Amino acid sequence: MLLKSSFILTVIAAASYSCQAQSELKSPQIMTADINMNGIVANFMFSPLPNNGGAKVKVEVKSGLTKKFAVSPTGGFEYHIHVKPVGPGNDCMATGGHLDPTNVGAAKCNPAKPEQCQEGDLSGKHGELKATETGVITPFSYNDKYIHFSGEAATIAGRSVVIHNNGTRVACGNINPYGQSSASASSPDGASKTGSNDGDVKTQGSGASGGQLVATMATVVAGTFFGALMAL
Ligand SMILES: *[C@@H]1O[C@H](CO)[C@@H](O)[C@H](O)[C@H]1NC(C)=O
Ligand SMILES: [Cu+2]
Repeated sequence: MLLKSSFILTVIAAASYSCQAQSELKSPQIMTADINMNGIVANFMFSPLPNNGGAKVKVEVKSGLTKKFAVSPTGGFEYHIHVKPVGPGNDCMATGGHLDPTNVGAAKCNPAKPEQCQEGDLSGKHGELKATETGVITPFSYNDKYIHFSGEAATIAGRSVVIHNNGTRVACGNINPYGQSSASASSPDGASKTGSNDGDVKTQGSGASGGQLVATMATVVAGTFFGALMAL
């Protein structure tokens, strides 16, 4: 009897977990990338717009993007959504290339035609992060119709945001559901691997989001339990 009731509790737990995972899949949730590397502290928040209308993107730079540091003649820092998460030891090179599910490639993005830009080319579509004396950038936001919260190739879930200094990757952080810790990207060791211009790495969306995988697994597990319950 005891055994049976604890089994039923397990079934209920598995089922409710499954429901939660499924609802996360259906209604997009706010995602954030926290960056804290090489003296650069920044946050990018992606809030879903209604009817799969893209995202409101809020950008906040708390330190590090100084005029003294900026190398590019434009005085700005490029930033993009890259396909893969940050590698161990804050390795920004592990993030691969830009999120580009429509295979636009490295062609220069015309902000007047954002539909023809790479999904992940945020600075191409919306302008670079402009260096300041203090390195702080007043928070600003914009809407981007071409950001996706679902779809294996196009979703921003499980990806990363990378900030560049004249092409060189200087800081990066993972994109996670809001309220979830960003794990790997926040350890403050300055010995991160940077370097290398990524301008033309040809990549596209690949790799399922972890959330989808977990949801699928939870469904399978719950389904098995229900099957077993029916047989009781
Ligand atoms: C900035 O990048 C361009 C293009 O890669 C390069 O030619 C130039 O030397 C770089 N400038 C500095 C100061 O590193
Ligand atoms: Cu980039």
